[in-house]
Amino acid sequence: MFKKILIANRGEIALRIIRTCKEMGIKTVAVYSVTDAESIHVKFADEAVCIGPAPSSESYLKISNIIAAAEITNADAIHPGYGFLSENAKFSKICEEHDIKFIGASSDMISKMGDKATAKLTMKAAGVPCVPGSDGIIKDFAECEKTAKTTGYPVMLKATAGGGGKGMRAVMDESELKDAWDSARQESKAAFGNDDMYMEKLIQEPRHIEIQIIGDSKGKACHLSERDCSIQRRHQKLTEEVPSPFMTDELREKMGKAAVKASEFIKYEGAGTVEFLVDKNRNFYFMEMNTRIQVEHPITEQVINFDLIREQILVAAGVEISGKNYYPQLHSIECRINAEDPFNNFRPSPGKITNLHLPGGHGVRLDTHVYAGYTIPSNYDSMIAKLITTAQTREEAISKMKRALNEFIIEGVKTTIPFHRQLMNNPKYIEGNYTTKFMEDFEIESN
Ligand code: MV4
Repeated sequence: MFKKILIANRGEIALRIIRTCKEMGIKTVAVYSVTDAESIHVKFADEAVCIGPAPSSESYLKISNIIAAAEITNADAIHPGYGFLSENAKFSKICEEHDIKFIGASSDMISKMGDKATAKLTMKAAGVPCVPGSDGIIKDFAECEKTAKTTGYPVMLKATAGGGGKGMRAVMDESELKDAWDSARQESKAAFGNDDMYMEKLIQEPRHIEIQIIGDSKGKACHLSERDCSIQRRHQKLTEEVPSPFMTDELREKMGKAAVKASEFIKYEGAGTVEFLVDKNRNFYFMEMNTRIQVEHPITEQVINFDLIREQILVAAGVEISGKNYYPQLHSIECRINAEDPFNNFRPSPGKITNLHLPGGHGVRLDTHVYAGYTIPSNYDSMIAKLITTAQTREEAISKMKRALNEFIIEGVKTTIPFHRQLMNNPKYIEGNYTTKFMEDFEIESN
């Protein structure tokens, strides 16, 4: 087992990882930027190393500084958390070259899944259902026109380097194709330095349902059921839940099998997530694979009574899994609390927290790094807390969430708490009748 893990991240996830390391008797090293000197993750780790100034590019993304921090502290593994370097193939490779275990995917795996057209071809070869469309990259506009005709409109153009909706265009008919092709390529080139495109049939009003998997060093995998992440705004998730209100035992079995097949086909090692689009007839299609621990992992932990960070560390250390799958025993919901103003287009609201009261009580979990007097810097992601409620039923989990949201007081900055209060009272949400289009129709009422 590892003696010392360096956590190459900040905020709630750094704290989350430190907690599990402590429980496992593993020493921890925090890294931090100058603006994060007063952060909780710095105080709770056994050691801490400053790795640069506030901008991520000069600190949390600065590979040389992080490797140097691991070397001077003698860390034998690095946990990257989510975001930052968690899906950086180069970083994974450099860790390997320095004999530091990267608690995440191998460099090759990150590259293969990071290129969306390659990932899709790989999944198709594994026998995982994929959306009909082009066979990989489309070489020119002539081929684009031909593929759109054979696929049948409406279609979706997607950037192979994409993700988060960048370089993606829905095309309703032939008249829109040329503009979509040009603008999607331009956007992708500017964002990723790559303008390779592929095409799919457009799935109308899909749900985003993902399956959590774990693979071990022997190539064996299991699944830990789904998370419904359909409630998103501009490709940012706002809330997630398990079980999905749309799930059936039969669909879970099929999607779980497909995700395990995907994982075993590529001999995936570690915790991963296979994302699917699910249409109204409960057909499901591979969308993307995430080779990291995700923000929303706690809801899975709550319903199967399992510590996913601990499992990540164990499989990274070579421990084999049993291969049995896990099914939800409870219902869990997460609300992402961001320092954003929901009444002002979710505009970021960094600054000092002048007064704070945290919710608690039965069935309430709060993953956060904030405290009264803490200043939320403007340099990083605006998520400041994850409020998670767990109960026997969905109705009870919603009741607990409403109660916890009402107890939650954050003064000094604007937060998304008022949005979540309205969401928990929304009839469509309460019915569980929502798709990825939900937020397009949602109108926040001024308080
Ligand atoms: C799609 C789709 C409909 N049809 N693909 C959005 C992000 C990127 N990872 C894939 N996305 C989509 N791909 C086909 N063939 C609709 C979306 C989509 C979406 C997916 C999941 C969650 C929210 C979304 C919001 C808009 C569009």
